[in-house]
Amino acid sequence: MITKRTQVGIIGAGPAGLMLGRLLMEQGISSVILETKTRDYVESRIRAGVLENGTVELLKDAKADYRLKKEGQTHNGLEFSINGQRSRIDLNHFSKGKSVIVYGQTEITIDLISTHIGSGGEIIFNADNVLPNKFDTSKPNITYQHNNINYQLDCDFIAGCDGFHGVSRLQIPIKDQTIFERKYPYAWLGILAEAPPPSNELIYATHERGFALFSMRPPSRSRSYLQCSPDLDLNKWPDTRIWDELQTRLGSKTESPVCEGKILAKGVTPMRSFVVEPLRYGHLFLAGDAAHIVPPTGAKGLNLAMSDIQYLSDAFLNFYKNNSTAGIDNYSKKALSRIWKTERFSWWMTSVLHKIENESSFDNRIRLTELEYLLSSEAAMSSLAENYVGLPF
Ligand code: RFL
Ligand code: PHB
Repeated sequence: MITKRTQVGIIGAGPAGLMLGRLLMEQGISSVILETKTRDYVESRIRAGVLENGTVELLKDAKADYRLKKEGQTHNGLEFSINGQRSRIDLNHFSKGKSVIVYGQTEITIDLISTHIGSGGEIIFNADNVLPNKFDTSKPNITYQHNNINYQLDCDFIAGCDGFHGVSRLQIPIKDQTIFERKYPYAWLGILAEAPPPSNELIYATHERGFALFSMRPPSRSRSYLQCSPDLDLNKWPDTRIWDELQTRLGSKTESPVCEGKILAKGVTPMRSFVVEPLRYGHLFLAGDAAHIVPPTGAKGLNLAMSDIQYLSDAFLNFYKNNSTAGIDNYSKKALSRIWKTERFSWWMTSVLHKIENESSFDNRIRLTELEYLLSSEAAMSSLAENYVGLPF
């Protein structure tokens, strides 16, 4: 067994773990990031695409915004399509000058990894059997194997940034966790295609046949999603069927039809809302998807991971620079307050835009009326815009 030492041991090299490592390093705090997958795998995962201003600011602090500045697209508005009828919400107007940036999570991951390694940061990919230990004491450690050698990483704190299926949350005794969960009876079939999107802004569409979303990956690709059954068989969805369904849900009489092109990736994402409380157990801190999941309809998963990391890195900074435990003591409460507001918004966007099987005529009318109200009320549009561009970090 080889023993190593760092100040903060980070489990997981997704956006949360990478951002934490970067911010700590910029403040002179050491960390080691342990990741179970290969670098290639991590750098090719396709996920979120819409960034709030707080996320963009953090990428700047992490010195990982050099490509984002050139390639990110500013979006000042978004569209809703209700049974083929399209309306725009001016995010900029209704959020007092704010906007969102469209730039893929894949690119963010690539940029964070290259900046971190380029500045001498340590990320161990392909780490096996990663396990946080003794975090109920002030001398925790993480054990792992790499290239068949056993290691023990001693640290002051452990950050569990290992996503929903990670190991960190599972090590906290069940009796000390409170779990809040909702599963939705639908999923998203997502595609990335070599084809321009139907509009230069995102379109959230609801239709008698279900939800669809038209997004993009700058400079030239479209990223689109269809509400589907969680057990959808991808073999029964050849490309032509996907394109036809996207066109139908956007509306056949629409001003800008769906452009077809080569489909580069296809996948099915289940939908769930999930929160564990608290986010701290002794010297182990959970952040990002390890602690909470939102359904992707509000484009919040990645952004929420980033606000957790801002609070957590500030807390560690306060500990190391000011010898104060106030930040780490308050981390869970502070992060959960923003998490629950974002859970609410993501649940609302999801519920109002998706059609459930056997939806009653009453529920259908209420849902459509909610959308009609949204698109005709300045107060409702302001509320949507405030949440969509992101509540303050
Ligand atoms: P991540 O990105 O899941 O990263 C966790 C990392 O931990 C590693 N890991 C381990 N490492 C060491 N030891 C272990 N035992 C480990 N177990 C796991 C994993 O390999 C991984 O590298 O979590 P993080 O950093 O908290 O970031 C959160 C975001 O990735 C996430 O919220 C969003 O991507 C959610 N999400 C989406 N959000 C959106 O806002 N819009 C989207 O369109 C969108 N699409 C998605 C998504 C999440 C998906 N998942 C989780 C399956 C599509 C998918 C498919
Ligand atoms: C995406 O571009 O992948 C995306 C955009 C908005 C969402 C979800 C996903 O709400």
